[in-house]
Amino acid sequence: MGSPFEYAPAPESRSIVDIKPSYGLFVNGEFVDGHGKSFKTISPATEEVLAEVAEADEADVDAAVKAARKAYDKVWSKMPGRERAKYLYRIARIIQERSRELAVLESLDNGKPIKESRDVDVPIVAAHFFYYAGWADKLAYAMPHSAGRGSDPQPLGVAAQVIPWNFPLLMLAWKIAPALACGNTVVLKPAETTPLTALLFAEICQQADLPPGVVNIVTGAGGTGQALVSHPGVDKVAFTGSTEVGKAIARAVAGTDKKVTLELGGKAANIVFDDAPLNQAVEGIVNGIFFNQGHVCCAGSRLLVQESVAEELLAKLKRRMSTLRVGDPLDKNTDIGAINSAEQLARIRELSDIGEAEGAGRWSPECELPQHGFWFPPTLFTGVSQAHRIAREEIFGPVLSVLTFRTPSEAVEKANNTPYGLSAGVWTEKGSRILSMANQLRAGVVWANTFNKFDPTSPFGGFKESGYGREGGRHGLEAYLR
Ligand code: TAP
Repeated sequence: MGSPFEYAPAPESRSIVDIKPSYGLFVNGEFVDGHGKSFKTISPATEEVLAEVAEADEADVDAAVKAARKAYDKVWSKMPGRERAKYLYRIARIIQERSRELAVLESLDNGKPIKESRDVDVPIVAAHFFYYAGWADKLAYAMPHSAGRGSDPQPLGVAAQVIPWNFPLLMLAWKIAPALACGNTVVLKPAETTPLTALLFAEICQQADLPPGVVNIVTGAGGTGQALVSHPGVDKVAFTGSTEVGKAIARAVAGTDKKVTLELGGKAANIVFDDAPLNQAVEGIVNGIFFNQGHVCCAGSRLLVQESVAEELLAKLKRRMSTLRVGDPLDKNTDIGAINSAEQLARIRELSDIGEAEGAGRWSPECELPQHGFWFPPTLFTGVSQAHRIAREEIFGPVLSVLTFRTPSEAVEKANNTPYGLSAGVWTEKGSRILSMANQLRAGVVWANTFNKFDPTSPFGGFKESGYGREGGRHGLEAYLR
């Protein structure tokens, strides 16, 4: 590995977005000071402080839930679907208009490459609001069994939504767009390390003249999330994050009438058969594990390759990995940005060291890493066995564990040998094999000859410890309707 270097973030992109020195909470359509403390959000690429953000305490959460309840009772649940749709369309259009600001702010606060926030995250965020705007006046078709009773299905009420740091704006869109389309109001808590785009989204709600209290944003750490999900005024809890916190939330709401959806961790298998187009598969493997620094719940973090092509595929993969550029998230040529936090970097380092200690072969291309900030080179481990911790635990970083198999049934057995079941990839020329694998893999999403493809019309969610409920598509509406 090369020596660390200094880089100065591109000043011209930085000036696209106006970051305020401090931010309050967004409650009842206004930014208000919290009663609690505040915390700093930093750029993980430089460790510079971007802004000071209010940390909502129980009283702040209570005020936000009350504002959401009032907006639900008096305005939003009474508004016809076609009127709610107009607000969602307006929000979608403003997101498109302000897409550069949103992309730069996301890359600054999260560390992800600008070409991803600009070309993937923000366009899909806008697409989500457009898509769910279209459903708002057609809910009887979303739940045909309740349409027979002569009325539209009813919303649930106030939704508490808690999201992680890996796709801050996209996870917000996955949560807020369907909830609002169905007539619910929301209180959303972004992750502590990435609050800024949710606060810019709050400004967009103001710009769209969304009625006060329909969307409320409470920033803070785990304690704020805990206060929100356990608030008695909440009717629905939607959580995306780690399996550990998901289990704690399931326990916290047990015995209440709150409806819950959980989108949790993953350890996906990306399975390459000997008849696969190998060059195309290499692109899919790289996208599967190095997209968003591997901070992806459905990342293809276990490569299962058929023994007869393993050597050829690994040689091609290493050559491709050597071309990946790690560095400034605001540089349009960057492929791998910064790791989101010092804690996450420590976890990636720890698990990678364990992988080496347990006997797997570690390899990274020559690659210079910046001196400040949090960085990890693209890494692969060969000779990994199913017992290794790097084959079982979610690393949530740019680290690929390579295992081999001989027969399709061995591939299925290994792919399913995990407590998770969010996604999988299959690379083969044979259509019949794709269908047979998709039937046997215990994963919510199975991609064939591609990976990490997302679309608002398509439901997403897991089996086993990856959670329950679906987000996206018509299925995503069911989570917000009675
Ligand atoms: P978590 O540590 O679980 O945090 C997720 C959110 O929950 C954060 O906003 C967090 O606040 C909050 N939180 C923490 N403790 C809480 C509690 N006791 N009650 C209520 N809320 C609490 O996950 P993360 O590290 O941000 O994200 C990574 C994980 O998310 C990975 O496991 C990944 O697989 C998963 N993920 C899953 C999906 C889907 S769709 N299945 C998508 C993206 C990510 P703080 O940030 O302040 O701690």
